[in-house]
Amino acid sequence: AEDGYDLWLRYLPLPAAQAQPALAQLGTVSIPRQNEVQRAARDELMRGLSGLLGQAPREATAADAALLVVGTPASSPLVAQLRLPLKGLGAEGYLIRRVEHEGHLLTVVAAPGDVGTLYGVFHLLRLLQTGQDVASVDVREQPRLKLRMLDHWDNLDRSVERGYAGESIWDWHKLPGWLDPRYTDYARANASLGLNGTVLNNVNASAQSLTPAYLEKAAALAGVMRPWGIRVYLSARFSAPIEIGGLKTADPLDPQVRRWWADKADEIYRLIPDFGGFVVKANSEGQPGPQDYGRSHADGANMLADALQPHGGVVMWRAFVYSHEQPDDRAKQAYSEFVPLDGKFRDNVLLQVKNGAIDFQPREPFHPLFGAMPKTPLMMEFQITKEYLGFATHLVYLGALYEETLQSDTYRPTKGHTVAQVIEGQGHALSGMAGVANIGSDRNWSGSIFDQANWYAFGRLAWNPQQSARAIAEDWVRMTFSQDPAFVQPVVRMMMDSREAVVDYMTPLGLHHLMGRGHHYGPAPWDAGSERPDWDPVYYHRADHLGIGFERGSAGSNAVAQYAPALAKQFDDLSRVPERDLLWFHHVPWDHRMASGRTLWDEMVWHYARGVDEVASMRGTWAGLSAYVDAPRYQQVASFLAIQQQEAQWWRDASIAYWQSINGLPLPAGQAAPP
Ligand code: GCW
Repeated sequence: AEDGYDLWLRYLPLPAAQAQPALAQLGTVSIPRQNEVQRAARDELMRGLSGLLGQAPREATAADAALLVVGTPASSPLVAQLRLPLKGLGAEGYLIRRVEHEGHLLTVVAAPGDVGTLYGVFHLLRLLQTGQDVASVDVREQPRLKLRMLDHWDNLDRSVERGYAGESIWDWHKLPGWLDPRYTDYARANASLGLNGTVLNNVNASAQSLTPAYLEKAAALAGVMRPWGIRVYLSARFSAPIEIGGLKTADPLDPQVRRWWADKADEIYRLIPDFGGFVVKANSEGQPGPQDYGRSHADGANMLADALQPHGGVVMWRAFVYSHEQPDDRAKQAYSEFVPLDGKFRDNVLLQVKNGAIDFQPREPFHPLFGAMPKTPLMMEFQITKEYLGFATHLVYLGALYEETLQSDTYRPTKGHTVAQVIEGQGHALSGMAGVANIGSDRNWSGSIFDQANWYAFGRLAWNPQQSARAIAEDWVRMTFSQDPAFVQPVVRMMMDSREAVVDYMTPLGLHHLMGRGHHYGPAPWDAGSERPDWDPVYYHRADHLGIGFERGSAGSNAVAQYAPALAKQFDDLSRVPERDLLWFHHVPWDHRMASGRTLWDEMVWHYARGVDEVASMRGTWAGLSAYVDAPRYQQVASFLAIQQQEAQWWRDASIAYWQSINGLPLPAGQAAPP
């Protein structure tokens, strides 16, 4: 437990004052175990209650002796008898409440389907873990999104693209014969958040993952995931018909190619009857795709959709496309390519769109595609792994980033329509959210303890994108560390402030993509001259002796015009564009006057300094909390914060020195020169 392996599912004994009434209320349970989903729920409930209450609950032999009753109308005669309002909860929803039955009070976790009871069990355990009073519990929940996915950028050799937590947890070599128990713990953790899908392999996909040998391995993993309500998906390489099918082409309109994919789908479903479908990265960063044959993204997606459709599978087609042969503005390309295709995709296709138009930066305005394709279900793609945010050593709580995007107003079709509402479906049958996983085979799963919070927050928001990042952080802190308010409050505050800190010390005021080329770690705003100009930081900041920033207003690339008219106007207007996005949208003179009264240059320096100060204060906060945390976890966090502080200074000093080499401006009065 002290190595972080148990994540937020520690189930340590509750304080007696909480455990005793809980034991009196929940100490005898009735829960079915006729099938594997029911057994998963039952085992988790027993494990959780045993830990939290300090003793194993009794299992009622006759259901009417039970205090806690879990089940569906089909699995539990008592639940059926109670006539609960389960209508409308769907296959994954549940309710938890106290009901009177034959003169005594029962606690009931009931759902229309078995997976709902599993989620209900995790919810009940969470209430206990976070110190809530369950005496008058009354919960009614169902997910607001259908597909709640982790995308693993895991390669078949167990390397993980943009992974900072060790090698892949999928031990392909030993599959299908050996099922590492860790797979079950992975599934439990995901199910505890309501995640219901996992894409096993990298979107930069190897066609090998679709060969019979690898499909058998995937089928074995699907068998581990199934009891936990999780379906397995694969990234499909568009040129697989050539590479493993012996065809001369992968043209999506070629009948042989179409036949090949249909046969491949049949083969997959014979092995994995509940296979979820494909994720596809096509015609992006050198990956093959339909455009290689003069066909559109819709032609490509629809061909795969047709192959999966008879089996109920879906295609998640990624909108992350850009090419350096387009001289214009990389931020505009996805919108330009996809908006004309709105309405042209099959019903079982979702378009998977990154939160911003460039690439998982510390801050980006929301992607203009959200709201711009009303006839197509758009899924959110967030990155959980911190490719551009300091890998696993910088403490950055991404709940704040996710919430900021989800709560952004798209003004489409009208003011007040947020990104969260767009992805909730707009009346489409499908909806979803995908997170690029930060999981590896490190004992603590995510490379650091606080990176577990990002997995956690992503999962909770995928269930309900309207939730508050702060409330989620608080649950995580209580479940992961301690319920003591003297610990919870400062740590939640530190997490909530950590995101603005990283923006401040890396890329304040709308700057972006200034990280070292290739690895994306550390400052390199000076990088230039690579084979792809759109991978060079200088392409993004465009600093010269007069000013800095990428002009995306009407005087420049006019990317602002991809937003709803009201928003486009606001972003285009130097006096109304939010300052936090200033240099994203505009090239601005160094002496531009900011709201604070400072010049842009002085304001930039102020932000760099504030970012470093914030990390220093996070370090100070943590230093005062050692009494609440076991030594191994305390120490690792403390050491990582020290690294982060050093590197925040590195970012500040390197950035300021570089900007000075261009603008020749002195540091504002009172600001110490970098060493
Ligand atoms: O963020 C960038 C990464 C690539 C990644 C790509 C993508 C999987 O640097 O490593 O490739 O995005 O999202 O496809």
